[in-house]
Amino acid sequence: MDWFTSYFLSGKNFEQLAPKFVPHYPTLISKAAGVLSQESVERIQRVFQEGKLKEVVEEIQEALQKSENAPLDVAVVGQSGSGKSSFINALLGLGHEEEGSAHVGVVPTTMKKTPYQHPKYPSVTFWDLPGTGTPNSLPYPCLEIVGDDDYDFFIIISSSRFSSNDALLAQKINEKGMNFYCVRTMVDVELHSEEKSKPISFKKERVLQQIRDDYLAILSNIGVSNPRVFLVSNFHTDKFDFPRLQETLLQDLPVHKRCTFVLQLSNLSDAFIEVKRVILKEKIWLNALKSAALAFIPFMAFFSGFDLPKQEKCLNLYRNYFGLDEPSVKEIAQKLGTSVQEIKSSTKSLDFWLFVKNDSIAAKAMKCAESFCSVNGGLRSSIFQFLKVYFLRLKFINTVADDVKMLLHKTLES
Ligand SMILES: Nc1nc2c(ncn2[C@@H]2O[C@H](COP(=O)(O)OP(=O)(O)OP(=O)(O)O)[C@@H](O)[C@H]2O)c(=O)[nH]1
Ligand SMILES: [Mg+2]
Repeated sequence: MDWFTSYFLSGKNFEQLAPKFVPHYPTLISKAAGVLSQESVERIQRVFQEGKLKEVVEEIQEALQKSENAPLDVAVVGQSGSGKSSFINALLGLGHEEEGSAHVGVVPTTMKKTPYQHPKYPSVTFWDLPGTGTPNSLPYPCLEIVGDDDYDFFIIISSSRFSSNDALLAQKINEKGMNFYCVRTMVDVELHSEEKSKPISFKKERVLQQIRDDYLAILSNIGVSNPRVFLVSNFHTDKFDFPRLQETLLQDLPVHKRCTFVLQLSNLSDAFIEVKRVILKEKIWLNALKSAALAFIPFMAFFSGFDLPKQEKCLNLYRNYFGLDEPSVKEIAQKLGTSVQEIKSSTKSLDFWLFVKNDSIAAKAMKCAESFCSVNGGLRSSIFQFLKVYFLRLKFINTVADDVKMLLHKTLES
């Protein structure tokens, strides 16, 4: 347990502790994401200082709730056939033929604005907008596409040179002061053609840089001050700029939307798995701090008890966040050409009872509880139960994250 919560739980001087909250918080979160906004962190420190523990609880509770239910709406726009629907499927982690995927085709396919909800996180919606540039496209695509809808950001997709329609879209979105990112799809095809046509002088990095520079020059010519350009292949989401695009989106989002975005990310790399691990650990920490504050508010329930079905549900939720739920395990087994049973025996997080039988968690909780309760004797048993849940949940997250990393490496190797 971190020293801040330990100090708090031991019932020592809150006023002395308060000024340490603002500098302590950033040490607990990843560089990419945290659940509390700067204002929230400062408010918590202030009410702490004033001894208003009920307000500390309320502030944390509100931040956690906001981060859990924040809607995220992303508009995907661009020329017809540029790969918009394929890009949405790549973000959703769905194959083109899977249920719930966006329709993809070799002829103009998306004719009207269509929302695609994330299969696991329904608050995340990708809006597939009709393509520009065909005889049947909208007469004033920019006005109608950019419209008045409240999107969190736009993604302008193109599969070849940045067109005048793309430039117009970029300009309109820019004028509205909204965030947008330019994504060049099908770089796999472009590289293949370049290599075929210039087998002697072909250099992958040089081709990619040329494309990037061309986009940056056009965007800066039309007055975009901080153009963000990403080169991707919708068939290889672990390659090119796809991971960097997701990292950038995450960092640009407002704090309360980051958690939603992180959890819906597929396990593309160790870095994403780590961001998920840290954000989930932060949520455990915030819940612990909230409970610690409750322990010192008269007549407030500090801890509702250690409940096995609740813990099992929690482990399943973490497995879901990390893509280790039953259907995903089946898919991984298929990819690796092995059986679900084989996957289960090579991982540690798929057997709840193994965690519960692990005596080291209870021993750790007991040791900690004894040291806290040297001051506050009355709470000994509930503090012990509370710490057991705290350490158990940390163990859940670390084990699931380690398992998923191991499986990711195996999949990449295969
Ligand atoms: N090789 C390759 N093919 C791609 C990529 N992205 C899309 N495609 C293919 O390009 C074609 C068009 O893709 P769609 O996703 O339907 O394009 P769209 O922009 O949604 O098209 P409309 O709905 O008609 O506007 C399909 O045959 C896709 O399989 C990519 O990154 N690489
Ligand atoms: Mg489409």
